[in-house]
Amino acid sequence: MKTTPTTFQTAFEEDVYKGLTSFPKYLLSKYIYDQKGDKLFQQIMAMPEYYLTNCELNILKHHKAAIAEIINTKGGFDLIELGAGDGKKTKILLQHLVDKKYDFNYLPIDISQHVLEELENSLKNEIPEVNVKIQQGTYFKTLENLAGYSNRRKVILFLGSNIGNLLHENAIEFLRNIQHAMHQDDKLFMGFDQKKDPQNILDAYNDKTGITEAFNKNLLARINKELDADFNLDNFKHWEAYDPESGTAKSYLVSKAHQKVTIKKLELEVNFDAWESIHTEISQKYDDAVVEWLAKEAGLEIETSFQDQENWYKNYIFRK
Ligand code: AVJ
Repeated sequence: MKTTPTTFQTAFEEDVYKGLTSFPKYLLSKYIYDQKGDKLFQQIMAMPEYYLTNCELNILKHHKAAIAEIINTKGGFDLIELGAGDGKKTKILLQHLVDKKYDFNYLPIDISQHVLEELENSLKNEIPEVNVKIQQGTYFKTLENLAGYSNRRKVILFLGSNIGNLLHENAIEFLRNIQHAMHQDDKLFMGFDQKKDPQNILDAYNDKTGITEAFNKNLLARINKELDADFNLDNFKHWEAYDPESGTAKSYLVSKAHQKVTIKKLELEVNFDAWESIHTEISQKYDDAVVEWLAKEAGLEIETSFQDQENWYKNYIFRK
């Protein structure tokens, strides 16, 4: 039995150990995304309840011309996307930039080479005019490199309200890192899911078909698979809570009974009381005041913003 964490082979091992020996228990949402998790997230984006994707798609369709005019510049620009995924939303903007014959390179950054190659291939078929240079790596290392090597104007894209997984202090640090990599006339284009009727938010993170439940429980499935553990997924309940005051949606896995779980690779036994929780994810919702505050703390300024008809979702353009 491991009493103190000694040596861990991976950050995953260490983070799982820390989270499940803490009180209250937690797991980090970034570990949801293995191959199965990626697939489940694709399914989430296609659900009618998960309004975020469609809202952002509509904003891009509606405002692509105005957006393109703001980000375009004499001498061309590099369009750098953090975590591009399948690029479904970005392609709306790329097609418009191509139609208008704007001079730009598209540089999607992702940790997964596989995701990048798929994106590159689909672009070759769908919009072959785009000059794409895929960048495998972590966001900030790659951004730093690009800041050093290219003297073209940079436009950084971060879509999907992915920032919502971060507590405000971490979001500020994230924005500051981007700000450091930006030069005077560079732009940052980002999506922020907005505060709205709490019921719509709860529905988006607790669909009746159980896709989000499977997505959340994929953390346990992954620990079972990679760390040789014996979580019984049926013994946990997916639970979503939304606090309209803070705008924070929180996901949990709640133990339905007193139970013991063994994680062999960590030489760890984890005890759960009945109805004890594991906090797994936050999905922050925003309003203008909060986005302005985050931007100010990070040394950024809001240049303009675009919203959908209901104001459920908003894309902001920031400058230094
Ligand atoms: C990918 C972080 C934007 O929080 O809305 C979807 C992930 N979690 N359903 C979000 C997620 C549950 C998603 N982000």
